[in-house]
Amino acid sequence: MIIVMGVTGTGKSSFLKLLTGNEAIQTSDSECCTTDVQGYQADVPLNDTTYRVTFVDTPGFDDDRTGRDDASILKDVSRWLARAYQNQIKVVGVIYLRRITDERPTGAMKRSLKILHEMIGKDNLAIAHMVTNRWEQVASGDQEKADRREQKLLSKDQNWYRLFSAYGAGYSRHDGTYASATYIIRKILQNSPAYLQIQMQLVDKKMALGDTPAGKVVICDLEEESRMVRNDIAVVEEEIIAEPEKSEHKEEEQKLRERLESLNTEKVELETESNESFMRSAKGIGCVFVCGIIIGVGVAVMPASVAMNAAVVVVAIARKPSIERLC
Ligand SMILES: Nc1nc2c(ncn2[C@@H]2O[C@H](COP(=O)(O)OP(=O)(O)OP(=O)(O)O)[C@@H](O)[C@H]2O)c(=O)[nH]1
Ligand SMILES: [Mg+2]
Repeated sequence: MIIVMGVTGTGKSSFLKLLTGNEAIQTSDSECCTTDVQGYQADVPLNDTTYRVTFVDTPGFDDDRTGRDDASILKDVSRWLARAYQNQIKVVGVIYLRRITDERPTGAMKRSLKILHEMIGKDNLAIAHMVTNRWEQVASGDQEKADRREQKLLSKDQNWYRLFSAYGAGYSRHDGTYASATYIIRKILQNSPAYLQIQMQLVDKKMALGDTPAGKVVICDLEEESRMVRNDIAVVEEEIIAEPEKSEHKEEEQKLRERLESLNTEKVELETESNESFMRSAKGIGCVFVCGIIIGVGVAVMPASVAMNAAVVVVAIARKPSIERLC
């Protein structure tokens, strides 16, 4: 299994559409496009063997809050990963997609790297792989600038190095072609498939998502933002006292209070989300979802010795679980 993550609009779904040839995959530059975690399969030839890889597309992290919030992305990806773990599907790669045309890292990029680092866990960070895309959009006069940006991205004082490269993670350029995409996947398929830290924490240790290190990163950000919103509310309250006739202060206060409430809801959801709670709530409606994964596993083990899923996470499967037991 290969999991693809990154901020919204970087081209995760486009990358998978190119790889899998699946025209049903939705892409868009006008709004946050992917709303649910989705798995797609593709056959990838490597050393005279064709590997069936499951690629996992994920909703993008977002600064503008027009799409999914970090907490709900983490929740959905975690559910998917917990399911994969229960089906003994390993992850062979986690792709972090980054546009080379983005001049500097945004808050969402920094947050997503920290979350990814904690999801994977220190022992397996070598399966992470940053891919920069949009090289074909770099004008010839800007090539040197883009090269410098790439060097900076990979340099030792940057988050990518500190959190991933220092532990053996890979890096590739993607030029937008099918050949480039499959070359990257073939590189990733050389990794040793592994389970992610968060999978074991949720399933074996039965931790609540909010207690996992990845969940704590998100909770920490939520608390920080809540503090800032409370400060803003205090300022607006003073403005209301000073200018009670101005309705815009009250409207602003209302918006801030709604934001505070939604931050609190996100936090509570993370604190109460666990694999067990999800399994309980999914009983009765989870059959289609779980069976979808089982079909993938079944196909993956069929070809010969190895089966894989590609996307941002690549996984090899050891055993075909029984549908009856899981449903
Ligand atoms: N030039 C160029 N455009 C790209 C590339 N990849 C994606 N795009 C465009 O970027 C826009 C966003 O692509 P998506 O694949 O939907 O991005 P995403 O990361 O899946 O976005 P979310 O689902 O919102 O997280 C689309 O208009 C794509 O056509 C690329 O490699 N080169
Ligand atoms: Mg998408």
